Amino acid sequence: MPQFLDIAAEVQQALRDNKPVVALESTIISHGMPYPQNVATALQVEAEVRAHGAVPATIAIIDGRLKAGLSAQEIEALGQRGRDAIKVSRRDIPFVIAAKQMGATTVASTMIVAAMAGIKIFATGGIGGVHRNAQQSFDISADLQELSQTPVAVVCAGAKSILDLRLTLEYLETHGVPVVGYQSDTLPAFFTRESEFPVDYRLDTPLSIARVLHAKWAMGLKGGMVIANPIPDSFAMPRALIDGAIQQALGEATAQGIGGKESTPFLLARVCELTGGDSLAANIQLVLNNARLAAAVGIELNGVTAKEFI
Ligand code: PSU
Ligand code: MN
Repeated sequence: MPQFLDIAAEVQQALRDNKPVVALESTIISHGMPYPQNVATALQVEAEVRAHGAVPATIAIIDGRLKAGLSAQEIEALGQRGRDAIKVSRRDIPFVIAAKQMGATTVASTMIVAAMAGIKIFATGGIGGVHRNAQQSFDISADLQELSQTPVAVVCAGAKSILDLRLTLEYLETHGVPVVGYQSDTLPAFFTRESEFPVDYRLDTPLSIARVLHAKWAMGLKGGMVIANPIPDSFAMPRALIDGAIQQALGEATAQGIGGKESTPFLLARVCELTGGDSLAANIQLVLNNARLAAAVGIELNGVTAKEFI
């Protein structure tokens, strides 16, 4: 086991027994949702992964140790600390380790730790991306670069339109990251099932996704994949309402000079406040939906891998 990483006993056992494991991130807990719903959701997502036949591994940094698999107490501590927790992307990892601090991992750093642990599938809400006006700000999430180099498939509900979805897709294309629409022809926009931007490939079953992942990795192509899973219809939100809140949040961010790693957490929190409980309920449901698909893909991937190597 790598020197800096602790893998929870349940996760170790699952990896040894070749049972599917689904990685879960922790910035969504600390920075993506308010307390205490963040903690309740994190525990519910773990339960959903288990109920669908896989083992959850929530990833974070605790007292300077990389963790694949957290205790309920550790999840509670991260949730309580909220936006005061250190948001850790790739560049931040060694500093938080050296200072023996607690850190919440983004999509990028969760992928890194998942890959170290040998976990192939990761479920979250939304990935980071190219921000609107990135032509001026250069604000492009490190999540996108990570997807081009680390072999973990990320199941998400697309990306929030706080981002420029068109430029996000262009950037992913440049870096060779495939974007799959699960039963969808377009990139879902997180709170809504569709956007005007077509995905590269539409796949309709977990098995078809697993076959592509196996082919990619078995031939040694590096990097991950975005599996975009639209929010369930009954929880999707009216587009005008969400667009209005996003416009207002973006305006406030510009007025207040918010930038760098603060940008995404600020926008997430403002959109959540401006749309009240509805957007939080939608957010929770889409994460659960992604946990179910990730578990199903994990199960199929183990099956495909076993068959093709025999
Ligand atoms: N988008 C969401 N919810 C989130 C995030 C993004 O809808 O919780 C979090 C994820 O952890 C993601 C991070 O990896 O924000 C991206 O931050 P940045 O743009 O600073 O890379
Ligand atoms: Mn950024």
